[in-house]
Amino acid sequence: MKSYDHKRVEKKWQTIWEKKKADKAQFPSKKKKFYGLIEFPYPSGIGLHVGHIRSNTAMDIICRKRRMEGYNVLYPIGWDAFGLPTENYAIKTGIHPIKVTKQNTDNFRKQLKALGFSFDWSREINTTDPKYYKWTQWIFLQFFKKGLAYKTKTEINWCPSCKIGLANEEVVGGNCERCGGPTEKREKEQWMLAITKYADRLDKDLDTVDYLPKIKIQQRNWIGKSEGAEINFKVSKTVFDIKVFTTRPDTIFGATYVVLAPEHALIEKIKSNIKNWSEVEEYIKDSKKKTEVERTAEDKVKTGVELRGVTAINPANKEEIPVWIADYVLANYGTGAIMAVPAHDERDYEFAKKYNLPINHVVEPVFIGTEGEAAFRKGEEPVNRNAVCAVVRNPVDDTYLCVSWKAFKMQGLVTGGMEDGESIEDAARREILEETGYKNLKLVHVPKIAIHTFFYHRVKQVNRHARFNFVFFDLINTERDTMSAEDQKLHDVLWIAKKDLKDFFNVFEGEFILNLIDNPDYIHTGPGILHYSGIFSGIDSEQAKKEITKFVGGKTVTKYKLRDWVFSRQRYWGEPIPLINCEKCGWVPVPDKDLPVKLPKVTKYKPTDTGESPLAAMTSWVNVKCPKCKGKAKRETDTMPNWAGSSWYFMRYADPKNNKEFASKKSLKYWMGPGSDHYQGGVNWYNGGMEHTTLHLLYSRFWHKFLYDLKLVPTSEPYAKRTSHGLILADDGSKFSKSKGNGVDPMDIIKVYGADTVRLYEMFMGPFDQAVSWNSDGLVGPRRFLERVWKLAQRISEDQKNFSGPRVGRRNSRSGLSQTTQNSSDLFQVKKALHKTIKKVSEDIDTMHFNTAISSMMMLASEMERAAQVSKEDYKTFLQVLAPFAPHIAEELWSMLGEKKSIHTSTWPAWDNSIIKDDEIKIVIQVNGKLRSELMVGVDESEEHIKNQALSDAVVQKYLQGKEPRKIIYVKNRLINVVI
Ligand code: ANZ
Ligand code: ZN
Repeated sequence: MKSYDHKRVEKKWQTIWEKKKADKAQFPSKKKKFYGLIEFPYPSGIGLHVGHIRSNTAMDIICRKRRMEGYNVLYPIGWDAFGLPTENYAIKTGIHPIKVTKQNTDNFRKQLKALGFSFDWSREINTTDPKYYKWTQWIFLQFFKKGLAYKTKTEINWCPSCKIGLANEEVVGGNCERCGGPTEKREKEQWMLAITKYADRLDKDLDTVDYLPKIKIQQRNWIGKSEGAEINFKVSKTVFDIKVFTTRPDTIFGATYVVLAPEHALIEKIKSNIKNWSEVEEYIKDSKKKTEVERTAEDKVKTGVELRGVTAINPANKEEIPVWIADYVLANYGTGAIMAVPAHDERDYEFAKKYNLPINHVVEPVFIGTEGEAAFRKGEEPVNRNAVCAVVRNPVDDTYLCVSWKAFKMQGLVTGGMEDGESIEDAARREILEETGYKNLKLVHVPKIAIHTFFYHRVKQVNRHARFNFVFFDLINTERDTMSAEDQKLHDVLWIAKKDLKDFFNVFEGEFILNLIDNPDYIHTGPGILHYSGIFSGIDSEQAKKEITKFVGGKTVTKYKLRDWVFSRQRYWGEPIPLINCEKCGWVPVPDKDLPVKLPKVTKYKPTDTGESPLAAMTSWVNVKCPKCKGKAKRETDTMPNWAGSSWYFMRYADPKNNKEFASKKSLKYWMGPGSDHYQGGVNWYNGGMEHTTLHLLYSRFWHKFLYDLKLVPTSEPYAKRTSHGLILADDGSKFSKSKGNGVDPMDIIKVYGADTVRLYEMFMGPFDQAVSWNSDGLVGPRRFLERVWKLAQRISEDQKNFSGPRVGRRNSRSGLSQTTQNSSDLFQVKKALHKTIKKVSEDIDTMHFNTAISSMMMLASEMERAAQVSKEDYKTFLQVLAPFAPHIAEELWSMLGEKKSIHTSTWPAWDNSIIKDDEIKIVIQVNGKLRSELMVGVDESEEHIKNQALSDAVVQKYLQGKEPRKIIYVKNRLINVVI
């Protein structure tokens, strides 16, 4: 037999598979289908990246397994080929992007084929192909016709070096995502897509799909649904209102100032009232230079300027409050204005502290006793009390005065009820004296915050709702009155060091007290009971939200962080936006029969200095007749953003050659329609990068939902399941990139090791969902494994069903067994390992635990090597589970064993649970009913044998101390109890 020559084997099978169209998805078909999808690559000039191989191999393994399970599989591939690198290359070299794209896709195709991915190449698509982008343009026109594509002047992020408008998400830390240079703001007329109209469904429908939880969370955060209220604050002595957006209308009695975004339109209107205009103007100018990210960064020091001469009226308590501008308030979220409640919002608190603005607590935290005897008795009307809690510090040694109640094991501070007419301070002094005898105290601070506790009072034996006020004292000296005998009996008085308070407190409000000691202002951002809130005082804050909104004439609203999608670029290499501007008719769609609007040939690809697309300079292309009135008109010269073509490509794969529709309903119904079981429909499984969670994934869901509303696709969600792979990092842990010189050319390593080894290595290098570092040394292991699998085949002789060969490994040392029993025991061991592996690999593929699937196959190979005999059938089954991972070598060995049909069309093996059942079990050993030791024995081992083993156990011997046990109880296959 020849040695393993990956070059020969891989070339041979790739040629055969291609000729046979082995991986072609069948349509029409009566078979059940599986649609597996990966993000189609951008064919850059650099070529395939090791990261592509990781994700493509994973889905290839899944698809190959599905084929063996009897599915008609669609695993398609194409090119997301519009984009800047190609365009920039064209600008530099003058070579037409079409030509560059062709070179790059040819190269990518060759590389992907060399890896043996089972793509259906007959469905290859290319977003820059006019036959494809005809439908991208057509879908855009449907948006336009429904009023969801509109042109508007917006402030956009502008990259002066790329000369391109960027979407918010393309600006990273104030810099252009593409070139890394600083960006600025510019006003520009842009086409927009109204994705916000779908925000609610994009959020809600996540409940219906099987995405990884972290993907759902990222999408939800990006959409940023927020329920709140819009409330008007009158600007004193003017006709204007400031409309604020708040999620906490319940806190309005604590609103002590109003803040406008520096861009707020009102500022200009009340300019004449503002006494410090030049200062205000300066601040507005400065804030223009900052990005949103910078403005809202949590660690950023808050800045702002008061509009002197301007005040507003808090509609809840009619108080006159100052108006500020500050850049932590964003212009394009909510209403661009807020009511500031520094007692209950961290940002407002920070701002108020800095500028000395009042902090009024209106929501008081609630603590409810839930455990033991102090548990609040629900349904039993509580007795309400005003109470005090005294925080007494001894400044000499930083200890705190505590009490420990003997009868109830309750440990806390000095507390007690307040009597009518008594001040907080007086009540506290009285309680301290009564409970501890200390009397020389200096008042330090009375925090404005109070808390509510609900508990069962064990001393007074009543269900209690207490509102606790706090007082901070410093001890002046240790002089003390004697406590009453009764008090002494009830509790101990202790001084506890600050660091030990945490362990000492066992009252449920203990943690709050600790926080209060550290920050006497204590900002409470959660719900609670309202106070200082007029007729709403005493009410639960959550319940009060609606009522208060009504009370102040506000309106309940839902806001989203998501913004409409800037859908035009002033660039060449993108889909032309198929609209014509007529002096008389306005914007008119290009008629369907004239689609696609092809990109004209230009001589220069560079955007013009005015920022217009290079298409704008092509007067012969720009000037057209209006399709409606035949009058003078001009084409739109903006092109679509990169994300356009990828927003619907998965539908095109269902019917990639269709000239009449973007895809026929019949093909979409088969490949993406809902199924008979609980399958909701859509692509069955879509794997992609986390970096695409918020943009591509959201955009394509939006397009799909829109087409669903037009009844053009069968489901409202495009993807039933979405998973994600971890990045491959360079060996130094940095991001992998060729330009950094730490790149590995996949083609080089395929040459040396073979595609099967590279595939295995990338699946073996670590958990699939986590980032891993590339290490070329790691390729040796998988390569050796494949060589071992190859050698195993050598041990099959033509006329024998079983392997023969020298015995190696551990079972050789066993003596006293005849050769035949050894062989049958080996056969069983191998069979057992095999069935365990089938189970492991089957389950691991479906949960993307590829690395552990491979480990299990490696162990199986070792087991086979050790055995004297391995049946041909077992070996073939091994090849079958290996086939999705290493398709070439598996196919070659399979055919060498005489199989005429492809291993990839064979039936995925099933495992037999009775074979893999563990034959050893754990028996628990008890002595007098207490767990003392354990024992490993064979299943159904005789009772006598187990008793003897248990009695000779070292731990049991210790308890027996040489005596005989009184009784031994045995529960079969579970435990043995030695009674002494
Ligand atoms: C008063 C208030 C009191 C607030 C309180 C919070 C806590 P989310 O949940 O992210 O939607 N806000 C509103 N518009 C803003 C803007 N344009 N720029 C910056 N902040 C803005 O946040 C909503 C909350 O963020 C709103 O509720 C508002 O502050 C602030 F104890 O109003 B809140
Ligand atoms: Zn017209």
